[in-house]
Amino acid sequence: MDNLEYLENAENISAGLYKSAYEAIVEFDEDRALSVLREARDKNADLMELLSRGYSAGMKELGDRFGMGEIFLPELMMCTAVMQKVSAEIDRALAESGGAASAKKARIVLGTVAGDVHDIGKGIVCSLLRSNGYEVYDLGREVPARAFVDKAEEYGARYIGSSALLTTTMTEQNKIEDILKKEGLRDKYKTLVGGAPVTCRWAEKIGADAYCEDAAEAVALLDSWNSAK
Ligand code: B1M
Repeated sequence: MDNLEYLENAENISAGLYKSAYEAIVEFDEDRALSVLREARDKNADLMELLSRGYSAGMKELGDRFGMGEIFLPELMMCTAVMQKVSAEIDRALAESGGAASAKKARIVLGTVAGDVHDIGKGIVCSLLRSNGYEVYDLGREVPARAFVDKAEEYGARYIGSSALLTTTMTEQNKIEDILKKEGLRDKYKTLVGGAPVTCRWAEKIGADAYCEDAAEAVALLDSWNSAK
């Protein structure tokens, strides 16, 4: 097999896996979702790519259908249950890959903001940061702005990360910035914000240091901050 053939073959395998992962989520099929993951591991496929181009794409599709009134909350809960199983497995796989045990680069507190229960994406960011050598304090979900700052102080973290999935809860990220400014702590921390409705513009508007679109970007960003310190 020449190089091009090899690449095409690899791409076909990945495309097939992404499609199966997507369908497993859209069909709330836990067995299929987990068997795709096993197959991906056997084929040494990139699990983060599988997550974003397969499983998460399925979640987004269901979110859109929910937004259009084609499906309802119970269906969203069903796909959440499948996605949580998949995330836990990927979490384990990332930890096994060895990164989690290596020397810690820096500490970060991370959570989903107050009033917001969406924690799947935040969990993925936590896992990938951990597997890339960061000491992550996962504050959970529905975390008040005050707690982000208090816990960062308590744990001696250098970074504060907040996730918001609702347009109505994004403003909580602003509150974190306000507390930091009011208490003279703004220069002590670097803040990053993420979540589906969050944008670069929003980060700039509230004075956060950065916006990250996904977990891989969060790792790259922290690595760049860390190497510049
Ligand atoms: Co909700 N929900 N939901 N929901 N839900 C959305 C967000 C929505 C867009 C669906 C829709 O209407 N189309 C909509 C929000 C509309 C809006 O505000 N504009 C919505 C709504 C309305 C609601 C309720 C209000 C519904 C209701 O009760 N009537 C309710 C709110 C409850 C609350 O929070 N108070 C609700 C409830 C739920 C469930 C409980 C059923 C469930 C959440 C379960 C859970 O998380 N434990 C749920 C789900 C599953 C979704 C969708 C379908 C999927 C979210 C998800 O997990 N995506 C979502 C639709 C959508 O997002 N398109 C939707 C997969 C995940 C991997 O992606 O979270 O984006 P994501 O994370 C990514 C990146 O964003 C980024 O990296 C992650 C990995 O790559 N990222 C960061 C995230 N955080 C980051 C932080 C960083 C860096 C990167 O640094 C700090």
